[in-house]
Amino acid sequence: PLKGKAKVVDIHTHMYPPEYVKVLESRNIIPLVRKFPGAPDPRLVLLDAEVPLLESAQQGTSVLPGRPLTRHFSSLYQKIHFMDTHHIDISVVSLANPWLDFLPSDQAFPSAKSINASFSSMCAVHPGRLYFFAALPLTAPTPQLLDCISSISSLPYCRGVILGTSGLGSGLDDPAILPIFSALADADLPIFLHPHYGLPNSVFGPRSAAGEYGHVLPLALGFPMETTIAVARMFLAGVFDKVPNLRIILAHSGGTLPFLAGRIESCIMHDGHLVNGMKKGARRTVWEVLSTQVYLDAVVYGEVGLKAAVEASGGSERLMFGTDHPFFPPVGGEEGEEDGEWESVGLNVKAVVKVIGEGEEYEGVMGGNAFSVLRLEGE
Ligand code: 5CU
Repeated sequence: PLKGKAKVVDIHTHMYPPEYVKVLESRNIIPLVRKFPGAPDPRLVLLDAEVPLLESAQQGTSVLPGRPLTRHFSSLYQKIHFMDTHHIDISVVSLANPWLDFLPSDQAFPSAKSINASFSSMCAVHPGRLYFFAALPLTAPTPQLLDCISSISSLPYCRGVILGTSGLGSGLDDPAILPIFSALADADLPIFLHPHYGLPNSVFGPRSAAGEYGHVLPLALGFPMETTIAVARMFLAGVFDKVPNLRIILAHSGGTLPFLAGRIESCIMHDGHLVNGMKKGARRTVWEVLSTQVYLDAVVYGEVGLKAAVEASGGSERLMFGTDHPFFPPVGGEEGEEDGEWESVGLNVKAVVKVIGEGEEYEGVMGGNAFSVLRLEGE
């Protein structure tokens, strides 16, 4: 971020509080944390795409699965240090994937309470610098889920919720999740929608499974496609019409939604089954939903993608800067480099400058928009 400009807000920044890491350490299926001989940091293994490598590492091969679990994932000191290094004034932190999705029903509600309390306490240590998106106990019974929404809505630093695409188990177009969406909308809690599940491993092929391509295919393509499909399903199911005050912030600039919205629209227009079941003129287009109920982060790492995001949103007012910290650290192997500036942050800032310049719109994307969308107050 450019020094001396208006306040900078990072809306896409994660943490795993220590009690969450403890749960991961106790597990032997993903998500898990495991130590490997000779590796300085334990490994955080999250994704289905990492399971083949996890299995071969158990047989002693040298390519380790997942990513190093560094102090950046859990340390509040490190979060503030990262913010200071990158001139970020305010961060809206969230639990990273896969949130509480994997917990048995009876553990989800107490865990959500404790995780959200942890985030609340962290924010209270740095008032005005930290806010958070709460985690929801999606596997808990619906009354507990509604109870959780009601209690987070009174937490002073909570500004929304982070959600994956699995919903209550059948995705975000499941009619059973509508009461949850309505409760969130009525409590003025926007959803920060983030991918985790990606695409099936078979799509990426055996060379990816063997680790030859690192994390590139699941992260660069699986994540954005997952988000795109989830939102397209919500749209087709009429979720945005059924809950017109629902507000949703899409991670990674909406996956591929800005690029594919035209194709989605065309496929609807040319689908007799869909068109014949609708009242003429009653349908809102994907474009209309994108420019009224959807916000996008600006975590897309390139000018062309960001331009599409701005245009699909009907202007830059619906875009908000993010870093995805602590993911995508520098990997040069130099001592202490993670404490310096991260290239991944620079790529996103550069894209903003190239697409909208350094004037008022820049200040909006880098912070001003988040101030109004998320009702931030600052120091
Ligand atoms: O590197 C990764 O796998 C991830 C992840 O799991 N979640 C995320 O937000 N960014 C990158």
